[in-house]
Amino acid sequence: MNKESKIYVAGHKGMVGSAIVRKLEAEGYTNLVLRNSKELDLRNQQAVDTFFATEKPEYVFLAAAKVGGIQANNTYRADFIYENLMIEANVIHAAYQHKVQKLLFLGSSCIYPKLAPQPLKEESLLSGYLEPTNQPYAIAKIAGIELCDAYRRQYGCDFISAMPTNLYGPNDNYDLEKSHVLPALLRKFMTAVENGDESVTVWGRGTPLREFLHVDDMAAACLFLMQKVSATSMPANELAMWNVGLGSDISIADLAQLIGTITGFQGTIHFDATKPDGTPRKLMDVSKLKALGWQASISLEDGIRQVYNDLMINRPW
Ligand code: GFB
Repeated sequence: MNKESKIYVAGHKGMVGSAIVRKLEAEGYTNLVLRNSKELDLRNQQAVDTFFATEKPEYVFLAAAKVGGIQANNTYRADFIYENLMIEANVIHAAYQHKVQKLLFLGSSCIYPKLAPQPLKEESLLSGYLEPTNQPYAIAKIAGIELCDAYRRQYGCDFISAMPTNLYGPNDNYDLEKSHVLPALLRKFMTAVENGDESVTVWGRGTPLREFLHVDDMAAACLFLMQKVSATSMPANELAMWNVGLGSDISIADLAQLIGTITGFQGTIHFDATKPDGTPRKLMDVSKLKALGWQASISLEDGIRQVYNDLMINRPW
């Protein structure tokens, strides 16, 4: 990939896609092709094919997806599987048909079995039952990994996958029902401080462990993989897939404490055990990526402070 290469970032309005665009622009890539969902509905095969035939991108970052937190995944189960399957199938097939040189597909740590050994290694894929709250989304993301692998093995396409842990950062979703835990807690604690509320309610028991990666680190890892690895030079039986994470996790209760401290909250934290906990732990084993020479650089506390400072200036809710 050189600075003039034509690069399509699918999902550039989302948290991950926008971070990839920021990173590409900062690195001097000048030929980006971008379409928002109104301009190009990635669920529409004909529209996707026409777009690829017209624009002929050389490189594709497939960051477009329907995403959400535990409750959104559990509630909109049909939308999560249908929309993600359609987006992946259409984009990956069009990338093959229109001879894209390289494609990077973004998955999720929820593709691993609920009770897989921790930290989660790439080889745990398809070794057990999934976490029920996000099974439809996880199956769609597993299908995306398999699409990349199948087009690589049948047609020699250089299609690779990256599996991010839970992400946060600029352009996150702060809807209290649909968002992930970190943005939800930032909003809840900031609102409580402003209103002088004495308590904040955190879903579940607070015991689940999660790993959180700043999306700028994720974008850096995506560029690194795009430049560094080639699926076509790997043995056919080796999956061209890399976990991307911070390498350490934190309980939801401790995350709430940390966000409480950062926001200056002095009241009490209540846990609502009627809400689902989800998978007990989801820590990525990042040694495969580390062996190539990449590791995360933004600590959780620094990352949250950065997001908090941005929210003090501009609040999306
Ligand atoms: O981030 P989250 O929604 O998703 O929830 P998952 C993580 C944990 O935080 C769960 C708890 O144990 C939640 O019960 N939690 C506490 C809260 N308070 C809140 C709150 O106010 N909002 C939310 N959302 N959670 C998602 C998957 O799983 O992670 C997706 O459903 C995807 O498929 C994504 O993989 C990265 O980590 O449980």
